[in-house]
Amino acid sequence: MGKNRVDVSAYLVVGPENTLGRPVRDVVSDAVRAGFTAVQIRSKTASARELIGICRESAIAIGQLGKSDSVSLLVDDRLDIVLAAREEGIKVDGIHVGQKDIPVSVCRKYLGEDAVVGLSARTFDLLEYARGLSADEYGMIDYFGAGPLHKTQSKADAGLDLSGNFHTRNMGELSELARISRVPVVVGGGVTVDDIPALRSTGVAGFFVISAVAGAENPFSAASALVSAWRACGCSS
Ligand code: TZP
Ligand code: MG
Repeated sequence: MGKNRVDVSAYLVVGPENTLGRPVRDVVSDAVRAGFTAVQIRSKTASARELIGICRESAIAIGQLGKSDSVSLLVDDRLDIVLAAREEGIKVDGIHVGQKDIPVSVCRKYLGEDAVVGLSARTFDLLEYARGLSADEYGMIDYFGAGPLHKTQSKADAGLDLSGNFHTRNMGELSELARISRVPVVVGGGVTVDDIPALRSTGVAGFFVISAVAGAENPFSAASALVSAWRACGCSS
């Protein structure tokens, strides 16, 4: 079973293409100051050197807020970037991969037992997939990303199945996923503050967003509103 070393309750995904020209580190800093608990650096356009630089600046920003031990800094897809950043002494805590990316077993092998390894759950048969994973497979991951809750421009193919049909998640499915998954589940895809009460009531461990924070006019206020909504739900955890 995953070791639950990561708090995915308020999870920012961000890259230079999402910030309306603002430095990624500033958006990361705003989100973490507002109470976000995990950050994933994700870019489909940045070069390796740029990504390493963003990791460095983001790790410094998190460190300046005194949150290096509580807020996880992860990288989407790029095992090479995590390894290179670590080689340069940058505190990157792990990786998030999808179903078509480097296998989690390989990530775990290269990053070690203490790294955080997150996996996007399969979209089209989510519940069967979560039920069918073996204990060994669960043992290699720390959380599931699931979605999309809504159609989103940030990831045009999110929710497309093998036949090109589009699926979004409903709250019933998410409640069932939260119940059967052996690792925490974090949900994203078009999430806004209005979705938080219903999402929270499903029992999932958290939400992830790109646009609601990185695309906001004021990322700090937007992040604060999301965190308050999550905390305000009246649930016990
Ligand atoms: N994976 C599934 S949806 C998504 C990712 C990375 C994008 C979420 O971005 P936004 O802007 O919060 O919809
Ligand atoms: Mg991927």
